Amino acid sequence: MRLVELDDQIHILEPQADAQTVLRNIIETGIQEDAFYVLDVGDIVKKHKEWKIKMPRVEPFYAVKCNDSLIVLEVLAALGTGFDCASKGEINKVLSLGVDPSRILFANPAKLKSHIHHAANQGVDLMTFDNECELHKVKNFFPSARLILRIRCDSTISQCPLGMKFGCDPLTEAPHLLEVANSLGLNVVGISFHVGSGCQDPPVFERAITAARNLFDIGLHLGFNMNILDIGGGFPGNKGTSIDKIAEIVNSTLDLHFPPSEGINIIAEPGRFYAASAFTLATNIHSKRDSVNNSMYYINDGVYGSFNCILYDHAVVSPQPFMVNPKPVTKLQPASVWGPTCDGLDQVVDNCLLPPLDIGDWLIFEDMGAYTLPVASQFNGFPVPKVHAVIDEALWLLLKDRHPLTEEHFTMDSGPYWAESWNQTDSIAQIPSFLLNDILD
Ligand code: ORX
Repeated sequence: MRLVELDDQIHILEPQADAQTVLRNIIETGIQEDAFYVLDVGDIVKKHKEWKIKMPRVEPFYAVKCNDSLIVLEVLAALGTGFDCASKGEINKVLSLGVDPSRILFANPAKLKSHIHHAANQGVDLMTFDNECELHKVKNFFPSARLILRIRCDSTISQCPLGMKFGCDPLTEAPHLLEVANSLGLNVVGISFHVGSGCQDPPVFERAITAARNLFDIGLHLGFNMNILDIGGGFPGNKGTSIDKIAEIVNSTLDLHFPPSEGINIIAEPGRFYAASAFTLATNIHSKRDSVNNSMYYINDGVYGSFNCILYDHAVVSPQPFMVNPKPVTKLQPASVWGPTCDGLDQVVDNCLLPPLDIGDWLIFEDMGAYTLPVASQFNGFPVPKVHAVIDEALWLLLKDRHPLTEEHFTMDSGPYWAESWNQTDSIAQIPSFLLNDILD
């Protein structure tokens, strides 16, 4: 049996396989112990297609902070998206892929002066601001930058509100800031907003785009060449969610206030839309404590690792059991799931129903691509899970020569999951039905 090695290449899938088959097969080698991700590159491509179809006028600038895994960035660069970077580090990461600086938006309204200086040196000249101090900073360090004024317009419900920290008031502050920018001789080119991450209030986009239109007119009146509207992020990305309603409202409001004839560039900063559903995490149950009618399962990833999203992203995660030696499930019982560190805070699921599970069984978590990996630490010495990326053959043919992807990014070696001891017929009988759903449909 080969040793399981999760590497940095994208593995081309065998004809009948998909991301879930691979996940299952890695587990069934019987030698994988560490938690690991399967990254379904096809899911990212599918999202991009969906975006293009549903909001054809809006050019996505992927929010790198959401998941800065190299493969994600390379695939998106190959697909032709722009990038929203929050810092010098993110700018460097995107530039290192060979992405042109014109495809980068420095979308942090509160920037370090050295980072502004760096952006200037690198030719990244598009950036956001929302206050007067920032204007003076830009005046000093990058006076020719193209500036986008970020206004505040909050979703009534969102997973992570942002308005308390960023965005000026569109009525009381924004006109004044445009005047200050004008008096400083700066170059304002557009308006942006972020309604809140994980927006559950699609009509907020109508309110925000309408507010942006008013400020466009004020900017034009002041003599600015207003040519960019940036509708920010907030688009959901988990399996089973939809951007249909948001897209419908965005499209109709754009047609009303920013008709195509005006030639304004419409951009957005989606993060979780692209990244969330592409990553599935497999965690191993390494310990458990049973009491009457309740089990505590300890897995090898927790809130200091991937599940930081529970604390920082207000994520609610749901475990799906994968039994190594399946027995017929006759009952579900109350359970809690805990991370591997010695901290009592390190709880992944407070209360759920699971079949009785053994040490060595696995818990699978879907939709783990957004705001997980870039934040994860090795607290208590537990490694951050590695990522096993897969792509099907047709997509590989499509992407393999698209810059920055090259043949070297891919491997035909199907990797660890065709271990010699694997017996397909046996294992299919063991698979919970959720793993048989075709997620690429
Ligand atoms: O920084 C953060 O924690 C997260 N910021 C989201 C964000 C996005 C796009 N542009 C800017 C942002 O701040 C300027 C992406 O948003 P989304 O993923 O919703 O499309 C928000 C909170 C995450 N914990």
